[in-house]
Amino acid sequence: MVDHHDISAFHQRGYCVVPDLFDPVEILALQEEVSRFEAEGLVRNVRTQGDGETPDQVQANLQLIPLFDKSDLLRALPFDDRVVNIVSSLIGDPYLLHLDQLFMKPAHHGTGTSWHQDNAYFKISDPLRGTAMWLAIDDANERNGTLRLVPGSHLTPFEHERDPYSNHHIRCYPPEQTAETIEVAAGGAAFFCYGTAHCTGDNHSDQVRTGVAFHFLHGDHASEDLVASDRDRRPWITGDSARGGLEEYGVDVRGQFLRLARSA
Ligand SMILES: O=C(O)CCC(=O)C(=O)O
Repeated sequence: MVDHHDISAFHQRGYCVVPDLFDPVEILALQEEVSRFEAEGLVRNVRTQGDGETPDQVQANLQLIPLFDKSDLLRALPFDDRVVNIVSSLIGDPYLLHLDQLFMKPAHHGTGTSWHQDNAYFKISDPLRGTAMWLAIDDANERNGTLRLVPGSHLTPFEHERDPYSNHHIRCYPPEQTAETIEVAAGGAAFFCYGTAHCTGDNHSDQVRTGVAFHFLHGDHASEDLVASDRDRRPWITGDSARGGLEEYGVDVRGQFLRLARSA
């Protein structure tokens, strides 16, 4: 699913984009899961009024972390062969699933996530050995605040400070004038390494815009101090220890994504 141009873009620019990774039936199943999360009140507004604490009553940057314990479909997604092959090609084996989360921007008052490098949180010594897979659940475009990335920024670790408009994020100030806007139709995904500076914008459209992000980490950098307090299960996806999540989830989820998506 990725060719040598994609792999070289990932190494040199810090990211590559894979359109149509999932088909319309699969995307519909994912959209239904997202609607269920919303209906069950699981998503939380992390947007604050500028002091990093007081919840914003108008603008909304909705998040849900983690996902594996809320949806069998999303739990199985990072084990799907298409994803596994791409991530193996980009960061090498063995690797594990580090994090999973959802970002939802409601119509009109959805807001973006400020510029940051994931490696400002994780600080692995080679930022190309970890990657995010940001999957568009809805068509993501400039108007609804899609992802923006700064090519080549993985080579420069920027200073980060607390983002006053979020209750937990940090932010940096990369050279925005060189940023690229990544428009990706539902079912497509951007893969960007832990060093790539990225942000998302406000949603000015009249439709919700949701993306889910999975983070994958090469075994050489998967130290125990990188275990997030809200995501303490890190199943190996490839390598000798890979069991399809059997130890972490009590069930081997390999091959389940297709079955669950088709039967939704
Ligand atoms: O989708 C978003 O709004 C934010 C994505 C993001 O910042 C991330 O994946 O780290």
